[in-house]
Amino acid sequence: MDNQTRHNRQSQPGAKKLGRIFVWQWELRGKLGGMQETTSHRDYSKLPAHIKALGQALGFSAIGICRAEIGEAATRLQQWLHQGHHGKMDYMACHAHLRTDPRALLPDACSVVMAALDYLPATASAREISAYALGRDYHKIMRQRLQKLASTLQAEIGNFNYRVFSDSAPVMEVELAQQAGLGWQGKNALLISRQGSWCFLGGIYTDLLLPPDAPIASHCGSCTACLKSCPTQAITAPYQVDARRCISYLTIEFAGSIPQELRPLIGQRIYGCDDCQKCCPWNRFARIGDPAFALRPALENTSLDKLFAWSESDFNTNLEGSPIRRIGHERWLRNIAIALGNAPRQQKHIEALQSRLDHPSTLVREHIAWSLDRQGVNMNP
Ligand code: B12
Repeated sequence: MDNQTRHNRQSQPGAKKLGRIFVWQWELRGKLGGMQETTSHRDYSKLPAHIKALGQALGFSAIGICRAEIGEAATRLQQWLHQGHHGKMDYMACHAHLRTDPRALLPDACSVVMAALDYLPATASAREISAYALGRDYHKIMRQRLQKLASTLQAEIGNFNYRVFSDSAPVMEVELAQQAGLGWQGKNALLISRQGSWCFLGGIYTDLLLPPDAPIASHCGSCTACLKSCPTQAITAPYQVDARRCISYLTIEFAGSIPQELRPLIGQRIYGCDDCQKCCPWNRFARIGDPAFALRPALENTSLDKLFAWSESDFNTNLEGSPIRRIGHERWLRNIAIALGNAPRQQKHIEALQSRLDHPSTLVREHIAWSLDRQGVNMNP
């Protein structure tokens, strides 16, 4: 059935009177086609609850359903891009038309099952690295579990079309998660619920027409803690993140020379930043996350000078299966060089910086020179 037919049916006055659940049952039965006879005893009104139970069994902290429609957020994305807030993340501009149109990724998409997976590690001794990156790479884990959810459902109700995603396709995940009632978009632009914001998002576009959950109201109130806590003032106004100033962008997404005026503000952070979450009052209610995201031993009780000494092969081995590996050894050294420059003046920090002055990368050498200068070390005696 094409989308037009689907929507036409929904808009028939008779169907409206009967309500969404009826339309949904009817559509789903149509979709099941030949299976209808054998499964007609089934109560499909229980399907959303069943999807949620499957999600819970897979470890998701929340599951919600929304329509595959982006709405006003599409205009806001265009404004954000127009202001240049995406910096050098060209993929945000190039794929904007796909991001705002679920049917560009799955032609018959009419519903989205959105999922949240908590990641806060029980121990977080590596304060220089943002909490989401201390354990395993969420992209893979989220998608594996979402795939499992979809295939289990298919085995139970028959074939349907779907596509799973978690930061792996052009999708507006926060917008869809808030539509699906998983939380509200906070002033720091992240999805916040009553259990805080330490969760990954992902979802399933599907051609099953499922009844949507109701969005929940924002509970940010008059709080502006995240705006005030951002070390680089990247949250320029509520809901406005200028990625070009965000430490997460600078240390992860951005490949070049970090603007000198921002380097002192990065402090000792070497991968991402959590300040706009740590300060959020709702994160007082956060739960410990999934064991997959527990602190990996290689990052336990370590220090900037030790991390800076890792060879490329140490980097790849110690960070096997970690999202940090995506930035590569060169950007890793660039970031640690800045952190060493911002660290308290100690001989071990200076020696660490000097030990890599002959590194083949101009990018790394340039950042080391800046840091040694900041530490008061004269490079040209
Ligand atoms: C690009 C990106 C970034 C960029 C840009 C950030 C940004 N805010 O856009 C950078 C690299 C900086 C980044 C950083 C981080 N990211 Co990021 N990022 C993304 C990505 C890939 C796309 C986000 C996007 O669409 N941005 C475009 C702009 C237009 O969106 P926006 O800022 O949300 O803009 C909206 C608001 O301005 C809103 N708005 C405007 N006015 C108003 C007014 C009101 C009243 C309201 C309600 C809304 C509103 O409308 C806009 C459109 O919806 C998503 C994954 C995905 N595919 O969705 C992950 C994602 C958002 N990131 C995530 C994470 C974890 C982070 C970091 C915490 C990582 C870290 N520790 O370093 C930081 C947090 C920084 C921050 N405060 O945003 C998670 C967030 C999970 C959650 N609980 O929300 C996501 C969902 C990835 C995932 N699958 O889990 N990220």
